[in-house]
Amino acid sequence: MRRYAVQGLVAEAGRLALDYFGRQESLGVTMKGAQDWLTVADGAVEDFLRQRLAVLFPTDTVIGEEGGGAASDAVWIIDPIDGTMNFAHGDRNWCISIGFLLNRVPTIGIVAAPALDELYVAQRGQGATLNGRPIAVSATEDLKRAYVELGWSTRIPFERYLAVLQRGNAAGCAVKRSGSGALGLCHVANGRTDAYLELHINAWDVAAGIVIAGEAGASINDFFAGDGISNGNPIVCATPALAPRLREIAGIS
Ligand code: LIP
Repeated sequence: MRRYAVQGLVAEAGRLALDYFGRQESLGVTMKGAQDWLTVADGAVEDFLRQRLAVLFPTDTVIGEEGGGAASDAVWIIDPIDGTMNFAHGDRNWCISIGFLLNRVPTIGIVAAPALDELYVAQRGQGATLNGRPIAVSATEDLKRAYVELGWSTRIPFERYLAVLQRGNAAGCAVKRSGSGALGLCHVANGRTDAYLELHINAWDVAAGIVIAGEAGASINDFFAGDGISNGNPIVCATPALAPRLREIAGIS
């Protein structure tokens, strides 16, 4: 059973990542671009996961943030450290994200936040859990009570980000950014926030969170439409009552 085998694998990867996190002076931080952070932990965790997945599921393919890869009808999509900027600054808000698509359908999602002692797991049709306990989205229906995370990167012109922030604020939302898209989707799933929006995000950031938030009752746009798996797409993940209005605010159909 893929899900249970990979849960154990993610626990080992979490211990590896925590060991690096505890040695901030030896992270070998570099920049892939403006505000696009990389540490030696990103590569080490992805290499570890790739090696073990190849043994466990030799006919599956893997796509990873650092090593790339090819899609197939059975593909694992990995972000070895999501929230790398946080990781590099000693901020605990980072995670390991592994999603699995079977015949192009998001089927398994596992997000481990070892510095927060949190493990999110979901499988299509079987619900979502945090540390083994069922989770569900909030019941928020009023934008003037909505707590929304708006992801940001230099992949999108700042003016477009600012326009969404202004429309959201004008509609009454409280808006934040935490720096990990994968955890942002998990926080919608357990009701800590009411929505996660981002004008462009990559498949490795969201492949797991889409399953987790979807199984927890969130409304999510069809992120994998078109070439989302290879080039990314926008994402709107929200409580069902807020989703239509937040899609308008984000300008995402
Ligand atoms: C992060 C994404 C997040 C985005 C950050 C960054 P990384 O991924 O998960 O959604 O807003 O700018 O891209 O680089 O930490 O793996």
